Amino acid sequence: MAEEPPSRIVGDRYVVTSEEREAFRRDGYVHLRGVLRPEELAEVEEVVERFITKQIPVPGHDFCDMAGDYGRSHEEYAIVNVMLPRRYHPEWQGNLFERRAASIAEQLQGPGLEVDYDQILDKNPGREDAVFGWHQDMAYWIETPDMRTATLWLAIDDSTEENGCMRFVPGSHAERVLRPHRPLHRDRGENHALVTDVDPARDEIRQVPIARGDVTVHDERVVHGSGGNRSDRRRRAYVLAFRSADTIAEERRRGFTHSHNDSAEVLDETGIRGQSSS
Ligand SMILES: O=C(O)CCC(=O)C(=O)O
Repeated sequence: MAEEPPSRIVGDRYVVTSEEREAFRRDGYVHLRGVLRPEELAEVEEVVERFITKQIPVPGHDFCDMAGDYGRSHEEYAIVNVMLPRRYHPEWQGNLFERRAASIAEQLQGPGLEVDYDQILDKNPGREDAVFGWHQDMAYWIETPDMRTATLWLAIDDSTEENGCMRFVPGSHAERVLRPHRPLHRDRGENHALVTDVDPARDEIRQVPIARGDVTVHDERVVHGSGGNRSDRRRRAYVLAFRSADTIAEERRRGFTHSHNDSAEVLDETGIRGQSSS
């Protein structure tokens, strides 16, 4: 009889293999399978749904459409975006996914990382415009001496090319300078999002479909985004980003919290690192 492969889950911990660590270093992202068991995922999904249906209230632009402008009404959203669910529902802090994610972040990036921010994303079905533009996360963030990042993207639904799975430009995290970014809309007062260009003739584009309960982890410089939702199913994800305790302290000192309600001055000071000249 074939021997069962050893479980990757050991209590709160998920064991990352040396091949996966190497893939993260090489590509700037990695796909980890089966990080949450079905019953564990169901608990996360329950809270995610309470946010999306507004049973847990979220103020201002922290509940918005990631593809449209801030003026859009909820019914018209293409990508429902909830920033900082842990802030608005503190009981959620320290949950099982968070603990397991912390073990993954440590194995990929070493000790001393903490949760910097979290985010829920829900692409509505049949929305070709539910495109998450190409970007590098670092374009949004301040520079600090310790830039280590592990951003975990947990699939609440099976995430496929049809419903707009994550896509990456592998190796782009090693580029010497950030690519030029520009606001998705006219200015960031209309929508927080920044975008950059990807050239299919030069850049390898890798679609990364993953199953419910799987995770992708990416670093702060890899170029990534996702396509529209051509399917009749939603594409929900819960994102948890880990950065060094010193970096987080410096961000907070400068008033940068990853909230879309952060002041315009803070966004001007910290935002658009790879500023486009156009
Ligand atoms: O959910 C997506 O399609 C994109 C998410 C993303 O860019 C991120 O988590 O950094």
